[in-house]
Amino acid sequence: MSLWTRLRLALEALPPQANTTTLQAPAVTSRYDEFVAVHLLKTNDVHYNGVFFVWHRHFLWLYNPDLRNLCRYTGPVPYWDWTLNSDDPRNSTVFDGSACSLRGNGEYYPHGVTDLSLINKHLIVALGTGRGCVTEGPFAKGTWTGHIGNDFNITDVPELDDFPTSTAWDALNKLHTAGGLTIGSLNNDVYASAGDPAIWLHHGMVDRAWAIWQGQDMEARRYQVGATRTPFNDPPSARVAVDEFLDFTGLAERVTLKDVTSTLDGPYWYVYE
Ligand SMILES: [Cu+2]
Repeated sequence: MSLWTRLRLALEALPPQANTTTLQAPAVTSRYDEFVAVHLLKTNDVHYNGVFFVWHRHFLWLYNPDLRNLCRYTGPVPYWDWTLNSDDPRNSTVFDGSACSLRGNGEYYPHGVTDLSLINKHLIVALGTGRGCVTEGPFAKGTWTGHIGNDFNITDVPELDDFPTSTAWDALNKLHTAGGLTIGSLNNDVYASAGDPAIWLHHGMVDRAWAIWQGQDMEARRYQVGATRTPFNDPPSARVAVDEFLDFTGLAERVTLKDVTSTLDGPYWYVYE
């Protein structure tokens, strides 16, 4: 089992740390649940819109102080590099079922296509190859109470081609969506997706791709968040402003967008390899 996975399990074992009344989620029973609850509560405000990348950058960053302070982790933050095994992600070291992976594919469980609601859009996700219990890796059946495995299906999200314009924001957002739907199962549900520990590895890569794109022309791209306030710009709304507040529902202090757009400024100071 990888050290990172061990730490993820440790957070599941820790009691909630935030004020659950503030979190509006009194049913949470662990520190990890708090992250899942905040992501769920904020889903309609922070996906497929202009705060998507920056809100998730900060959300990811909030997870890491926990690993360092509560779990005394001192190593680097891993990410799932989609580019290495994009033709068959089951061969990725993240998902190959080996001892240091997150898990293998789920057992095949007979199911139809997934008719998915993405906030205000519908999407049909083709049949995957798993969906059943996790049988390999640290979350395998018998060692963990959540058993929904991957449902791998390489996804190119053609139904989302009606983004407002063809921009870098669109391209990055499609990579995010394609990666999540390729994993399938819980990741098919944008609201509940933080319940799958794969989200941290997937979103690490989303953030890395955004940081690489920003770094190619930081002066021009630092504040190019690329979209409006409403998901899919439906109904049409104004583009997000640099002084927009990002809210984390009691998990952490609000921050302004302009303070968290660079990985080498504000609270962060990190680089990706
Ligand atoms: Cu999200």
